[in-house]
Amino acid sequence: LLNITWFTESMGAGHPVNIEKRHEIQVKQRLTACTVVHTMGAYACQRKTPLEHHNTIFTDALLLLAENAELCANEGRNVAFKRAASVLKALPRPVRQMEDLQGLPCLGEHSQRVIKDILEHGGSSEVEMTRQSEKYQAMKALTGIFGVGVKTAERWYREGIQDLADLVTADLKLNREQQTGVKYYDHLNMPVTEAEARTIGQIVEKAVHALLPGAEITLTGGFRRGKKTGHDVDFLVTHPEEGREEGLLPKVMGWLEARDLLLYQKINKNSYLEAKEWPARPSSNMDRFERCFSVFKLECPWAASEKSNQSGESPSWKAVRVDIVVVPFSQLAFALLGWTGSQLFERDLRRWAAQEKGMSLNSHALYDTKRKQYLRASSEEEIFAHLGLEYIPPWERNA
Ligand code: DCT
Ligand code: MG
Repeated sequence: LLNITWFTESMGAGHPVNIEKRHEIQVKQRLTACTVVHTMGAYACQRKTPLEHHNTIFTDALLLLAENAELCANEGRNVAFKRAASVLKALPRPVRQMEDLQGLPCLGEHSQRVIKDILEHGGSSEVEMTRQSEKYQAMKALTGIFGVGVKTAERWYREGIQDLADLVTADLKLNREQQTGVKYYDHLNMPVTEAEARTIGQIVEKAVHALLPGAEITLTGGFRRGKKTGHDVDFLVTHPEEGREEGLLPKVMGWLEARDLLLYQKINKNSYLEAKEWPARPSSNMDRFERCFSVFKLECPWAASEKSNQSGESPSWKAVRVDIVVVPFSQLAFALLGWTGSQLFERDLRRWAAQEKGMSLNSHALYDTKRKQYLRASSEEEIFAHLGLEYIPPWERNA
């Protein structure tokens, strides 16, 4: 576009332009307009990815194939489709022809075939076949149960269990988490709204402040990126005087329990000890904060009354998945960055750090493996600067 402007202006009105020259300009204009060659970083953390974008018809298709790959425990394929979708999310305009993809990273042959199918036929037969397939539907239904991962779902599927009804009939031995998942299946599969997330935030804040005045609570995960709904609500809790947060979580959960606000809780202890971490890095990307997986019983004034509940209609409350993570203040910026997501954005931040900078990043710290030292940060901006990346605000991390 810049080129077009330059040509037209340099040949400004009043200039005697001969026919040949005019033709040359027109050809150059057409070439410039058609070949938009993109320059886009291959890492999701190098680009701004808004929540709303122009290519949902393609990204929905690619993400379904990614989900199916995940359900088949095919990590490589899962990430490849997710990366392709993520690149299209970052485009400033809709893809209208295959040429629009020129110069874009992460678009493998398979993803391009899917995009081509959609451009030519309005849809992808592979995506439709996958969507209709018995295994995809069964695995989606079974992993949709809180506490059920791909491995368990796969085992059950091989035993002929395809949905919640089959599972209940089979009368298998379920752990406490899975029992909760079965009991509140409908609720937990309903999206959590932003209003519900904020209400839960107020409850958590009340509990935390009753037990530790001065503690700070931050809503993270998808809601911090501006999502209007989510599958759960994620909170970080810290205190500016490091050490004061120790032992807080069991007390908070007890406070909530005593007020009949919980349907399930499981606390994992903090197992992070900096001195023991690097260079013997943790093998998993899971962080080791003190953390509680819980299911809240959220009173919904807008839902049916208690009376209708007794008559067997929907209850006046909703079961909502909530994660509460307690963070030592000196690790807060790293935890915030790690817990805001998206999942792919986080993955690429860690990959960028390792492959391009010789650094190791997780939700606790950033370590420079060449200089053998920790790089401290008290804000997300400082971490981006350490990594040599332009700062990207949470609402543009929807990769
Ligand atoms: N996370 C990560 N790697 C994972 C899973 C999660 O880095 N494998 C981080 C990024 C997001 C954050 O943890 C919270 O996880 P989720 O709640 O699963 O993600 P979300 O973006 O909040 O999605 P949703 O809106 O569905 O809750
Ligand atoms: Mg979440």
